[in-house]
Amino acid sequence: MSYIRPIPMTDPARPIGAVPLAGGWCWFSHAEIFHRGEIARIVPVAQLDGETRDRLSSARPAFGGLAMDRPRIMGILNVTPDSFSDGGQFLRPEAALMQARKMAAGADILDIGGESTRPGAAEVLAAEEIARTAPVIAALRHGGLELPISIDTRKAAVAEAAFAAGATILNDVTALQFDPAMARVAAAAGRPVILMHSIATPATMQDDPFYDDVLLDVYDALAARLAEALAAGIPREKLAVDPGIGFGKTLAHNLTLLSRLSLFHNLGVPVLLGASRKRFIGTISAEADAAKRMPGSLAVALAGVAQGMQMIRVHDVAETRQALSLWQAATTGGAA
Ligand code: HH2
Repeated sequence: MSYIRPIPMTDPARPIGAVPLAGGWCWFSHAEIFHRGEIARIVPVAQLDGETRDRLSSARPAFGGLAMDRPRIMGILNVTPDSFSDGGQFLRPEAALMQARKMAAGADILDIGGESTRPGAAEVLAAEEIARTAPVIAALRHGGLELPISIDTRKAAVAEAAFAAGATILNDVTALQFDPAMARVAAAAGRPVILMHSIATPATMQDDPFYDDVLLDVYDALAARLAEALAAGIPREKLAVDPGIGFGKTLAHNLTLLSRLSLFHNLGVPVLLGASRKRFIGTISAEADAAKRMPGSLAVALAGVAQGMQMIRVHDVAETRQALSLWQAATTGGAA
């Protein structure tokens, strides 16, 4: 089997024959072709078969009501005592609401979670997770917030309660694998779903994760999760994928994925990148305090956008919005 990665470009000058990448702000004229165990080759786009070229270049459908022709910012709100960077800050409902309203000014989606999935985290009971998240979502909706809200959960009961309270998207870090009822609940609710790659559970995922080839293994796993979601009755236009930076991955694994993220466009659905404040940023920048990793997080977010990532999950919404606006202005010469 071959794996085809469009080589993403953002230069204002496009050579003849270049095609848009996923109908978005990047283009490509060449692709890198991988076969397991072989050295990659680079081929011009004209050498790709028509179906592959169309899949890589065609516009993605709107996701959760958001057009995917520009990068979208997902703001993170962890209503938890123990999340790795904002744990305990927004556990009180008033604090959560204030932060959500602040983020709403710059975010396209709010992602609300009631269970930390940081490495080593213990599981939270569904009832507790519901008590943390559903009232915040309901209060935001009662207050008139219209932005898409995603519920970051592995549990079907939590997703159902969040949908009833007004959440519109499911963000499952186990890609519907943790809870056997999740695929059915998501399909019945008709809500868009983000399928994130992870191995094992947060409690054990960083215990010596191993891949044959991390890029191709994560790609295959996401392709399999997509197929399962389709089989469960969730239509393709309601699905997005995420390589799951930091979930069962070493520093080297994360960097391999980040440097070749555009491979995931070949899955034909929007791709989300979540790297904000994660440990690898601290390792590379020698910053032990997660709350001080905003500059590194901005750099990684922009590197993702330069590879056509349609959604970027971040803690620092206003800062990311500013960085993105300036990146767009500087790469397009103000034309976009
Ligand atoms: N990362 C985290 C949680 N949910 N969802 C998606 N789709 N992608 C991610 O990369 C992702 C995610 C972990 O980060 P955070 O929510 O900040 O921390 P914690 O799990 O400790 O609450």
